[in-house]
Amino acid sequence: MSGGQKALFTSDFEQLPMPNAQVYLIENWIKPATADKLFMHFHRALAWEQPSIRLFGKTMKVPRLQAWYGDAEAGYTYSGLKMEPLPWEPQLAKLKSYCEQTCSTSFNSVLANLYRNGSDSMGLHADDEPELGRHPVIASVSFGQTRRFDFKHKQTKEKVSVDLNHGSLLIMRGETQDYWQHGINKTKRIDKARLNFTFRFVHPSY
Ligand SMILES: O=C(O)CCC(=O)C(=O)O
Ligand SMILES: [Mn+2]
Repeated sequence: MSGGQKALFTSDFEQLPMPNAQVYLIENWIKPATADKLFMHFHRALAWEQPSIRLFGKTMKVPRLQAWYGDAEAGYTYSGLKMEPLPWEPQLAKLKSYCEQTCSTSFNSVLANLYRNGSDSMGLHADDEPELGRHPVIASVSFGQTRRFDFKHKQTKEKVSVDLNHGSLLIMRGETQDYWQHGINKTKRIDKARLNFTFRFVHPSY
């Protein structure tokens, strides 16, 4: 992991030019050869499943596979779904600690997402659940197929998009979740998989 030792928020980090947000993108945060190995490992080794959520009174399967890992006290509610974390898988724990070094903060859980192809997606949302606290730091690591990550400002409806490449780290912090939603749209002609890991700190009192 090439950028693991860098201190966060130096001029090395490209901040995306967005109002009411602090979003940073670090391309090649993980070297391609290491990222290739981690992609294969996580794809094979994690406990991927396709849970159901209740949305607008209907029960439906999430349009991707996911898995939730974390400290035992980091239970979490996501779209009405109570998620109990699985215990840390060793490589995932290592990735967490690199994220912690780069972001100068601690994380106690990660939502892992597997987009099997361009038909898998994640709807626009903000990571603003109360258990994440005010102004959460979210560290998002991507592997595999590049997908477009879309932001939409909650008030002005301004849109900003960024490609999340193999081995990149996207950091969202400050008031980002108060003002912006984000998501991954379906896209045609993509048949390769992408893995994404969003590390968070869940306040255990919830
Ligand atoms: O796949 C991504 O890049 C987005 C994941 C995300 O927003 C989430 O897990 O909350
Ligand atoms: Mn999110």
